[in-house]
Amino acid sequence: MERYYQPEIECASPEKLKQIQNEKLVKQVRHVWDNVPYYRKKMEEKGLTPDDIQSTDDLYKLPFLSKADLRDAYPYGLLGVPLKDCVRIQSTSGTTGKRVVAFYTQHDVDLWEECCARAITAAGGTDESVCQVSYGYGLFTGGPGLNGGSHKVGCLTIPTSSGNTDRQIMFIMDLSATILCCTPSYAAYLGERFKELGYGPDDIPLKAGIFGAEAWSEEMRHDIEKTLGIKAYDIYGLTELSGPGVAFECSAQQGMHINEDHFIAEIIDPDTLEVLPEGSQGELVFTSLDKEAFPLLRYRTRDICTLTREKCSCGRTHVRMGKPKGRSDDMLIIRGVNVFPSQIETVLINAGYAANYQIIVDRINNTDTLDVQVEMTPEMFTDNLGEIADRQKELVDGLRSMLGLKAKVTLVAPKTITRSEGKAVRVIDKRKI
Ligand code: DLL
Repeated sequence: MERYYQPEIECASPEKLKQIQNEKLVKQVRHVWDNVPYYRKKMEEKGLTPDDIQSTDDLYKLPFLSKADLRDAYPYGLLGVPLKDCVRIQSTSGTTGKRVVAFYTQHDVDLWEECCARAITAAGGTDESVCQVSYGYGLFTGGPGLNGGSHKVGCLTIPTSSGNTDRQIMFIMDLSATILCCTPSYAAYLGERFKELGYGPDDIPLKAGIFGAEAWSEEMRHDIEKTLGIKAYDIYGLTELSGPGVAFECSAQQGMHINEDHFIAEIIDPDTLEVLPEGSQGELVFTSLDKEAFPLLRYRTRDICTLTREKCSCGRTHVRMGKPKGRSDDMLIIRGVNVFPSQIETVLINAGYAANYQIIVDRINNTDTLDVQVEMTPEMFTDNLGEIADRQKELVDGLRSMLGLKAKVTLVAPKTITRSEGKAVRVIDKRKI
């Protein structure tokens, strides 16, 4: 039976949701106009005042915010309340230099934790669950967000944070943890270690995993589910908007429900900035609806995905986002071809490899090179050079048909590619352009 944390909101009728969004949007725009001079100036430049925004139908009029704005306004320029009302910051390293620092009032923390509680409940969590939170704690939002959500649901929470893999396994086994929260790459690594220690899926007490913070393929999901004997749920979020729980998967595993009572989602064409119709692939843009300390209107995430309003079998009515294919700034352009690391991962996992690989891109004699290093699994490990060459060729062919590009594939021995306890670093781009 499907469980909900806040059924009246999660399953609200589309009309009710629209009404909630309209009311909150008008207030949020007024809040930003009154308290965030940085954004007010952007609105003034477009000749807008809060009166121009009467409902979500007017959203398109508002200017976008990007990571560059966050950098310009760093650290306090987008703050919507006096500092004395803020109780927390969280931060990410950011891909290009300056950190993103997001601020929270107590109200913001509560709403964020409620979103995480919805995700945990959708994954089957109750006050009887034992929930191990193996996302990093500290400035990263993964640990604190899921920790707060787990408390709200009433689970017994094990705040292991990331790392110290054998200790993670000890707690899972000794305390009979039923829910595991961590990045998918760390879940895969835990699975590998369980196997080495002689535990099969039936020995492991876990029932569900809540994995996110990085792109992962369906193939990787199946692998993790098989090894740990669980159902693996995706969870999405970003520091700028709160953290994990902006969207989460339900039992249908057909996309993540965006918490639309707190965030409005749009898909835009990243080049023309035009809003695209439902079902189109493009860049995800979010407008927060009730954030106090760090309200963001039309924030460009750089994440590429699609949205669907098709009815979901779980009963929730909130719009669903597909798995992000990767960030538009993760996308590699190799010899003019757009390549997402997730496409490479799909080829590798379909051919029986685990997600232990590294992508090395370089430019030699003015030509881009793509080198994929993949670990053999212990079962396929061999020193028979003929067999290795055949396996490499099979992957080169698979990559060519997926990407339309010739890659070099190097098979390496098991355990030679560094494991990640948080977000995996898959790509090394050595090109100096
Ligand atoms: O990664 C928040 C989070 C923590 C989400 C734990 C889920 C679980 P940031 O470090 O600010 O926040 O990174 C945000 O990570 O824009 C996406 O590119 C990527 N991302 C997050 N979740 C997913 C996911 C956290 N489920 C950035 N699938 C986002 C794919 C994801 N990418």
